[in-house]
Amino acid sequence: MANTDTICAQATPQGNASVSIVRLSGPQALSIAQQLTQVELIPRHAHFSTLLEGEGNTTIDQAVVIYFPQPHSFTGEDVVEFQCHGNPFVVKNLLQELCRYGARLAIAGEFSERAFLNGKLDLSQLEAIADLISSGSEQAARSAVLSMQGQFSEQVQSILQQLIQIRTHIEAGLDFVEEDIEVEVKTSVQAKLENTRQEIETLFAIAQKGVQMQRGVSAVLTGLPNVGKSSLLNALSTEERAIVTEIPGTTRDVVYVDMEICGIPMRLIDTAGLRTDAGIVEQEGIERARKAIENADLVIHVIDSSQSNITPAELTKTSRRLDVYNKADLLTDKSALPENAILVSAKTGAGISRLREQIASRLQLQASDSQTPFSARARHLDAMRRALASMQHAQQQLQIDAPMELAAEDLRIAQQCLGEITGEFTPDDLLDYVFREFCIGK
Ligand SMILES: Nc1nc2c(ncn2[C@@H]2O[C@H](COP(=O)(O)OP(=O)(O)OP(=O)(O)O)[C@@H](O)[C@H]2O)c(=O)[nH]1
Ligand SMILES: [Mg+2]
Repeated sequence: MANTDTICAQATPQGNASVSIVRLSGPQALSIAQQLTQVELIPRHAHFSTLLEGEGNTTIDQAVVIYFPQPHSFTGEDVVEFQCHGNPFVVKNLLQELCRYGARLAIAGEFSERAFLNGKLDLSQLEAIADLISSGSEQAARSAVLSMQGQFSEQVQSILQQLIQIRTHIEAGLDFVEEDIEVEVKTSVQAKLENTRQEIETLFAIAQKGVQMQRGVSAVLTGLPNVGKSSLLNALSTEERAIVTEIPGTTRDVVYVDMEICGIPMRLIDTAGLRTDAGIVEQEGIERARKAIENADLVIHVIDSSQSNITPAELTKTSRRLDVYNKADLLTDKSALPENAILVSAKTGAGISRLREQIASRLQLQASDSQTPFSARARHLDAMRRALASMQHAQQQLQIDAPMELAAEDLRIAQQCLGEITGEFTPDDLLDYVFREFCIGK
């Protein structure tokens, strides 16, 4: 699809800075830039130039101007980048002038959309650039770089190739009338199908980790009043964030700290102690705690190890629960504790670093050097889930000796689902959905 409009936008953040970059992309980019600078722009050369306004009497700014001729640019079109001084008025004047010469302001994600339509990068790579920009941790940034470089796409492509091969194999088999050849084809198709299905499952697991890495994880501290939840929040985050007193029912609202665990962003949430005889404000706090528990990836159930009541409240009975015995410094007899109990003291700091490891382990966040997950998005997981369902359906069809064409059709659907990840088979509304989430200038 050819774009006839030339678009412009500020690529750097709004506000005052030493430098701001304005990007211009489209068929008129070069001629507009030449008029504005009155310089013969040489491809990929940095020109220090005066940007002239109107009839050439006023100077907008002095800037470094670089021209990237198509197709060797981010969008695949002619692109000119203006590195001007980082002042909002300079940028506004420059954009105004570019529009006066015939460009228009870009909408959100329009540069990336053009890069996609011109085949510069596939959809998941462009999403990875957006994820890289918004990465909230070092690991998240590293994983986004991997996807941007195409690690994720390559694996999707390899699975797509396998699916095409299996379909070809089935279709070739359909032409044979002899029964023994048909049986042979079926056996080999079944083996290949299982192989490919397992590959999708492995890819799914890595991508799921990648999604977690991008959006971060959440852990909520719950338990009876006064067991030391707020003290643990402060100890784990090494910030004096939550109020700690000896009065049961101190925390009434949901308090959280954003921290990092194993290089992954984690929101640690403190809640009101769970009890039934709470006053009206505390009751509201307990209701909020209930919601936080529902949504958290991990529920850290805090127990006062020096007290006899160590049964978890009804609310915290979830498989996402990690029991933590606090106030180890007050404990004299450990015999009542379960074996391998996690024993800490928020007061002295004993056991806190081990607790951090336990949290990471339960959230399956341990970094392994061999496999930094690439970044991925929920929509990729959804596409893979649908592909897996189709693969399983194909396997069932073969098992019940249904005509091979039916399995081939399931594989075609699986192929289409996976193709949505890279954008190979992507309806226009999905493209709109993906790109309009990006920011302007990207
Ligand atoms: N000795 C000892 N005291 C602790 C420890 N952790 C917390 N405390 C004390 O226990 C009391 C309650 O601590 P908080 O952190 O406010 O407990 P909480 O679970 O947040 O309580 P609510 O917000 O009321 O539900 C405070 O007096 C803390 O100083 C610990 O490990 N050892
Ligand atoms: Mg508290």
